[in-house]
Amino acid sequence: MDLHAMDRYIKSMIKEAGHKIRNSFLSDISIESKSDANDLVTNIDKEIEQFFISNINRDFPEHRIFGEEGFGDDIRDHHGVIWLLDPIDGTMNFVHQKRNFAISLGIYEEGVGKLGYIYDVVNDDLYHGVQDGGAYYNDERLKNLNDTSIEESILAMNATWAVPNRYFDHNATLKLIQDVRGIRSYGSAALELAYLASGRIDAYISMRLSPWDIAGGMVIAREVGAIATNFKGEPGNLLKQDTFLAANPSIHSRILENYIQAK
Ligand code: 2AM
Ligand code: CA
Ligand code: CA
Ligand code: CA
Repeated sequence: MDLHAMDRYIKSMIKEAGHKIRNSFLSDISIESKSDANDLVTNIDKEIEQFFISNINRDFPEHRIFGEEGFGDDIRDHHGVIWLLDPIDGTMNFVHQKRNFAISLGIYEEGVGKLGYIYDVVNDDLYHGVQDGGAYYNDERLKNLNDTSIEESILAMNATWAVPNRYFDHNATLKLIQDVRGIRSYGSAALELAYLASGRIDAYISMRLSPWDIAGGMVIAREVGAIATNFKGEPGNLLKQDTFLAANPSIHSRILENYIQAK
């Protein structure tokens, strides 16, 4: 793969998709529920996924696509080149807030992350990473993450930690909240990974994410030294849903060991 040529192609496709999404604010959007009443999908999620797929199929017919809305391929292995796509990450924010959502895209070859993109559509902010080529916020190179401590960290997580669950002992959760400097909840896993990579937060934790939520962000975060694993400390296989912790390397293992029950 010529990563530079691919990068130019992908950036132009992502910007065009962003333009379509911003235009959609001018017309009526149809909203449906998926697995439960709060798990939303719109016609725009579907149209944007189909836009990417028709371009990729035309220009890279041998590549496969793993997309949230299911218009791509049935992916069960890592062979060849796979595009992991979430056309809108943060659909609830898209519907309710018209901001705080992103296009998330990762390109993997034989299971190795080559290119990653997170596009904050409303702010026109593009984060991207190239394997061994660094991570970027727009065209500014992101610095390697500096060491930090739990006490000086801002941690992003959604509010499901407050509901009894199998991963957090309630007292350990309260201790984590007390120990860190602050908690944030943005509602888009992709943006949360972009914020980790750009040093605005120090860790992001989620009990259940899908491959397309994190594929792009993992390439970007890896390039600045962040560590991403599931709650067992394993790298995760990007084929199915899993638990997820991405963090500054100086606090990743401390969060896993001191606050999370691996299951
Ligand atoms: P989505 O908006 O693309 O569905 C919300 O905290 C984050 O979790 C978003 O990145 C959201 O992605 C993701 N997520 C993963 N699985 C989800 C589910 N079943 N319901 C809602 N959000 C989910
Ligand atoms: Ca969704
Ligand atoms: Ca998502
Ligand atoms: Ca989505």
